[in-house]
Amino acid sequence: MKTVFSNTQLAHAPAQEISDGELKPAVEIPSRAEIVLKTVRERNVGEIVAPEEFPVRPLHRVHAPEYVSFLESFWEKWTAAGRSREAFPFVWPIRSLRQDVQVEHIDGLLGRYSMDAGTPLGENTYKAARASADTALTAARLLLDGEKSAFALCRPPGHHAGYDFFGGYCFFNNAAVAAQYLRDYGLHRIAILDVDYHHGNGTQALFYDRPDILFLSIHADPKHEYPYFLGFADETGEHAGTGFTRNWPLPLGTDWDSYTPALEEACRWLLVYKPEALIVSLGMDCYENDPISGFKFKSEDYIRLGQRLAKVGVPTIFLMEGGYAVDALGTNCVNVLEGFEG
Ligand code: OKP
Ligand code: ZN
Repeated sequence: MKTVFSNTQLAHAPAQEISDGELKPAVEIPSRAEIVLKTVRERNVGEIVAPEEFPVRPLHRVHAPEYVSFLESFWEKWTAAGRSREAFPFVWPIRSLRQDVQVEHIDGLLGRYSMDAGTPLGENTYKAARASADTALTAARLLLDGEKSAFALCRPPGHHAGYDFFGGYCFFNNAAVAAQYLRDYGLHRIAILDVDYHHGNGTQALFYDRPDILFLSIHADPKHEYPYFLGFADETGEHAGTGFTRNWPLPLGTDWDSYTPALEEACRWLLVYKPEALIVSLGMDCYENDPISGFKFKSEDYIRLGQRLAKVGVPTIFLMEGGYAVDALGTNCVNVLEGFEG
């Protein structure tokens, strides 16, 4: 299958992140994409193509235009305020604070448009995030043009980003943008299966009331893991979307054998739903040596994951999300792609 990737995605290169009460070396770093790209080449997954440059319109189908503009103009405002290091939000309009303030201060804007303090914003974040979304959109385009599968080597990732907020290392919701694009260009039923270790809160929220985009997610129980405030089993959709969201929160320590029942159930939902396209939000952070995660997948399990998804028999795009054990990331990712191709 083809891989879509652009070097522009490497320009978002955060140095540090706030985590565990410390400034620590960032984990969502350019070498993640580089090792995957290298492994795609070495193992001859297929042609590597640059993304098309899409206009902002497909982003506006999913994200608030004011949020997109905020990201676009952020660095200019940040530096105009005399700051030169990468930015972290630290104040949010939560319960009891006013929601209707027209924020102007850059620190207010950062809180207005974010969900956490763990996601650094830098000089090139916007252009890298745009390139990452273009990568997802190009993979969607390949599917519309008749490919049976494609791999969007997205970075930064997307599944935590919502209608008007960034967080969890994510800025534009690549999977959601691709899903909406497929809808806008003629497909009727899209399924998103999110196998990243963390719940895809942004994707879920964007489509929570819609029956045309099924959202299935298998992840660490938010009772014990980020994002803490979404991803529980009783979240199944609302209004017209009732029944079109499913969550499988699993305990810390989950390995392939204890993961399989959830995966089988998710695949059963896919068979019932009969999507015209499947988008896999492909995080590799269920891996046993992931530095920020608590599942126990072995590298071989990623082959099994790809094999199982192939059996669903639907045109599929894989979009990279998380996975922070950089040394094994290329192997684990390409294992899925090879498992899928058989
Ligand atoms: C993004 B994706 C670790 C803090 C980690 C954020 C995790 C974001 C994961 N001490 N906080 O879903 O892989
Ligand atoms: Zn993750």
